[in-house]
Amino acid sequence: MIKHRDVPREELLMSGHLACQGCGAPLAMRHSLKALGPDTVVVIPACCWTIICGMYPYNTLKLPVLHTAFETTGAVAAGVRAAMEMLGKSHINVVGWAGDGGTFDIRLQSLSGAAERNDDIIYFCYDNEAYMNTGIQRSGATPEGAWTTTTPEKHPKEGPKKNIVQILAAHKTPYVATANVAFPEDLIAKVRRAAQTRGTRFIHILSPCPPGWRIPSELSIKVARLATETKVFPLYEVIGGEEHIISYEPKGLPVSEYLKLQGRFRHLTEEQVADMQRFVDHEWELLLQKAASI
Ligand SMILES: Cc1ncc(C[n+]2csc(CCOP(=O)(O)OP(=O)(O)O)c2C)c(N)n1
Ligand SMILES: [Mg+2]
Repeated sequence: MIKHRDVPREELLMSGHLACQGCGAPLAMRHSLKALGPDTVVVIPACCWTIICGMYPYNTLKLPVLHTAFETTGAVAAGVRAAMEMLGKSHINVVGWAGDGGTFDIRLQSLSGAAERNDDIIYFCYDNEAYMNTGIQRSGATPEGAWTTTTPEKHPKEGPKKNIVQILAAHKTPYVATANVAFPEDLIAKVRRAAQTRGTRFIHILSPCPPGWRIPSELSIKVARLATETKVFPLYEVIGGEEHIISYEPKGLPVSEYLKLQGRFRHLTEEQVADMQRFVDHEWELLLQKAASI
């Protein structure tokens, strides 16, 4: 965690971007770029950020951006890195910046390939827990029980959210971390640490989506903060696929505090909420064991 006064002032995300009110995705980018600085190239596949960035010739980032096909972020970022090496520009940060649907599902192969080759890239997944850009379809990152347009209230999402962090850790990725737009100092500290590491780095950022989560835009950060304070989305790092470090001690509020603010969980019964609490407690215990085993 860094101090608020140490947050860099330079803005690499300009005003006039095209995100919805209360969207977490521009905040995730803004804070991450404060840590990375201007010597950065960003690869963006099809996702909300394609729109947020602006239509060519406009670009809300003060950086070179390469828009690419949905499945290819890992491979394209690896190619950009190879080009930078050939040009003698190895100091440039090569960033893949992608949503959860692509990352967890359709693009997992190119990400896994990059991680297995240990390509020298930083892959960010801003996770709004569904395919939001195309109209709120469930993804492998959608939590169990959530409403989406493809998992209506009568048939909510079945099965738990895919554990992408552990999938990346299983590749022995040098640096993997979770972060949350409601904890910017923690996020910036992690991106700095990632920038100082070589090889594949993966940062998974929880990023609320007011229309998709059925929340008022002004509650966006509050809801994101509750995700961590209820242990639904713990903040931690995994070094070299093994060393687990919990970077923030959550208050341990009841999961219901997080769920009750969101229309996407409105249909859940008390029993289902209790099941969710048990699941969250179990996952937290597993994480504590991993963090203690070092
Ligand atoms: C191969 C392919 N399949 C589907 C699409 C349509 N598509 C564009 S954006 C998108 C949603 C992406 O969801 P996610 O990665 O979670 O990012 P978000 O929109 O939520 O920011 C989809 C399905 C596409 N462009 N290419
Ligand atoms: Mg998404």
